[in-house]
Amino acid sequence: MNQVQPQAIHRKDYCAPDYRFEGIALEFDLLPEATRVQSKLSMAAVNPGKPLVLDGEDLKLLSVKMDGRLLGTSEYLLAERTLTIPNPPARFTLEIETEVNPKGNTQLSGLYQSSGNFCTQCEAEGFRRITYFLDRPDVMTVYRVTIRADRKTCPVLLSNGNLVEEGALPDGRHYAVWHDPYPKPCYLFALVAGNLACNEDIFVTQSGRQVKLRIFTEHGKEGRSAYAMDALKRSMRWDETRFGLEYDLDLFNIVAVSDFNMGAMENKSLNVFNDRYILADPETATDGDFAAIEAVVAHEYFHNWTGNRITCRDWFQLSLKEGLTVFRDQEFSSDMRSRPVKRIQDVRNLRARQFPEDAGPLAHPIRPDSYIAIDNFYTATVYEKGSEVIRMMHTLLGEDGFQKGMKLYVDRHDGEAATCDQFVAAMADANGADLEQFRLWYSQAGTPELQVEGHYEAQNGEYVLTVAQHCPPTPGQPEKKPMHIPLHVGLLDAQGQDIPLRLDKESAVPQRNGRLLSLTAAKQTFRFRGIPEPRALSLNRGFSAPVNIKVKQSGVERAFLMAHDSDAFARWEAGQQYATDLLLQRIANPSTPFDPAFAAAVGQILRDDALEAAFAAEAVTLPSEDYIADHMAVIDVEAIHTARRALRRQIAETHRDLLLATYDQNRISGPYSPDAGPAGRRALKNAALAYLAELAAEERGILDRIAGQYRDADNMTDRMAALRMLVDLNVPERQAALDDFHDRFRGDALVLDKWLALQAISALPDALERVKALLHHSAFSMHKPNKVRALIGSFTANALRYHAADGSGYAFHADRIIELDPINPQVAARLLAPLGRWRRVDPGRQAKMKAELERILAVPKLSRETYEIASKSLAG
Ligand code: B3K
Ligand code: ZN
Repeated sequence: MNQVQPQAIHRKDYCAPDYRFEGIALEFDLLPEATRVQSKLSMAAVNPGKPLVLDGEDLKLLSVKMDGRLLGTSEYLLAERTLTIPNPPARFTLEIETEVNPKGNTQLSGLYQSSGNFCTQCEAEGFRRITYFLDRPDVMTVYRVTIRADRKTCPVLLSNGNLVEEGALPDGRHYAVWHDPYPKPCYLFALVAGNLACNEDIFVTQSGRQVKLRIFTEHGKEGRSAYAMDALKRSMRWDETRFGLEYDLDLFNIVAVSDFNMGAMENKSLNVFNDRYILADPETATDGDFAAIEAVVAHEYFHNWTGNRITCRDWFQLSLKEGLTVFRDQEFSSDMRSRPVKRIQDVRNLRARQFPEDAGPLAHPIRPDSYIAIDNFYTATVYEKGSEVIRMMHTLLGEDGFQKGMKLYVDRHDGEAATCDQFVAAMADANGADLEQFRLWYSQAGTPELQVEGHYEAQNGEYVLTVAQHCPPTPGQPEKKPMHIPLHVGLLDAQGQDIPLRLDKESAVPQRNGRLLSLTAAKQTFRFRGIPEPRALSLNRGFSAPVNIKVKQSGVERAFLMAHDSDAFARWEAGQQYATDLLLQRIANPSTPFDPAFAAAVGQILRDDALEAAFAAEAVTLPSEDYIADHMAVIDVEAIHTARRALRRQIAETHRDLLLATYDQNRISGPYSPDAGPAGRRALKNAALAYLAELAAEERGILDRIAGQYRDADNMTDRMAALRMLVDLNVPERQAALDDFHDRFRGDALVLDKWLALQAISALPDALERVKALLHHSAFSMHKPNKVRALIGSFTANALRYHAADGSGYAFHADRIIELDPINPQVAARLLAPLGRWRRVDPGRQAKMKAELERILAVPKLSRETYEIASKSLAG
């Protein structure tokens, strides 16, 4: 165990700051190993007489001056993580000089170097690694930033806001002065200095202001930022038309860097991006990459209002900006692409990443009550479940009501640091709505479970629907209250048409596409009147609430919904649940044959020309191995893999010719376009080929097709899809293609990440050996988060091999965490979560996983980040 256990911070302890900043002037003298930072603060006490306690971390303090007078060391208190001035006057200026080492900053938080360029990452608590400051989001002030650097290595000097001055200095150096007129918290501060290429464009806002847009990349890569630029312009227009929100400065800069802890960062007017979310062209990026770029560019841009103009009072409110901004980027992508397909993909992602979090030892409400390291709370719960909570308010209030609420929220809180409660209050007040019970979504963790029973009473023509809700216990929350859950349901008649649903006491004309029920009690019964005999019950249409549903439905009913439900999401969902039932039965009893009606329903989807290709691709894709695992009391990775492969094989055998035809019909000739239409056709074509790959071992022609697609592809989507199939096949073509891929893209770090990841997720038994060997490959580096995620992160997601019975996967994982923690604790902690799933496996594996967690906890000087995840994973 750690000698001193890191302390938790609690939401209930929030106190407003004792000091206000009336401006900050920062001066940077950039040198790779010894950068000087001067910070001049105009301070005013809110509560005079209180000590001023500034945050700081890994800083070399050079001097402190108050009102121009140098302070002696007895006039302040320097501790490991704070600088305290015991008794300052009510108003004063403070000048602090510190030195930092950007080149040695492997944590990539604060000021660091990436490929020789200087850049910053301050959210959540990186600013304190640059200078002493009140590093908390409710301290907002106006920044003036002077950057001095070598002109040759750093021709580009950027910070937030407007460039107000620039010029030459002696010794080959130069300077730039930036001023940001909008008060902001320090986590939104940014600085970039380096030798960068630039792609420039103009956007004219709805009120006619010209905004200069620039995307900076490494030299030679500027051509690959065209799609990101296009996505940025579309985001800016969309925010004006859908939300009435216009950009507020004359300049918007994006810088792409290759060393970055997460996806991107919304610093005011100077977004810094992981280059994987900027750089794309058909040869090197997949359709999925293009879609992700569009979403992340939009997300960061949307933060300008939801995050920057209105920020968070404290980090417990993180979902205020993240949940809302994810909702906004999801809506943007839905408006740009296919709404149902986007919804399906978002739900898949929620189930893959957030539901396990909610069901495990790290479960927390979207507004957490405590944390040790806030960087551990940039989670799928805060982001994706946070977005679902916003979406439920949108569903309850409708688009107009929601936009009224948004307007009131902006009117009330523009320029402020706000809370989740204030957001909900704005939504409620603008609509005269009662959202009191709804607020429980902010405080209760766990995925609610709905037990649903429906039956038809022929004698009085009524359909009776009973819904019981229950939220499983989570750490620190043994009991939950019933929540306000919007549940969209439908009933289908024998022709597959929606039956109008009228509740017992209602006389109004019922809605046509089912209806939205408001669940508020532990158990409720709804009686629909005047109902002809229904064929199928459609539940949680559009995934109106992030819940798990337990309902007895026959395969016949599910196949009927797959074929007819008017709600595309529910149609997809019926197939997923049908397949899940079959797979769980097969796992429980391996001699159970699969009901051929499922394969028949898949065939019907493949034959239905009226369906959007992207939807069909989603509808024929089986639930993931992890999703099946989430439905088992004790996970058996081999049984899951075997059963799922068997079902895939049955589908492939049943529909061999249809799959071949689907493949051929969805080939696209002509130039590549990343748009949703052609991307959907590629997805369907590749889904068909992936089924056929089940037959590749005995059918030479299929293997040739896969190898041929790999070889002849004119875009990365098709090339990767074929390679993905090959890495699971034990054939000579596999290694040949992997070698070819490596040689073809040897100079391209982002593409080699794909190569690393594919080998790490291979189902073949040698996956771990390969991963171990790849640790020594030049394409890998423990100092580069993208590489770590590609190789090690992907391996931990390879359930079949990660959970090897001998514990080799767990030991490898823990070794890497221990190696990475001193280099980059944020990334190490994030990578650790899979070990926390130990409760879900058999006792033998449990013991091995726990032993690895204990081994990690025994490491001296473990970071707070890794300590928090490891200790909670063991205890939870
Ligand atoms: N706000 C940043 C995330 C910062 C993560 C800090 N560990 C990116 C985003 O959500 O847009
Ligand atoms: Zn965000």
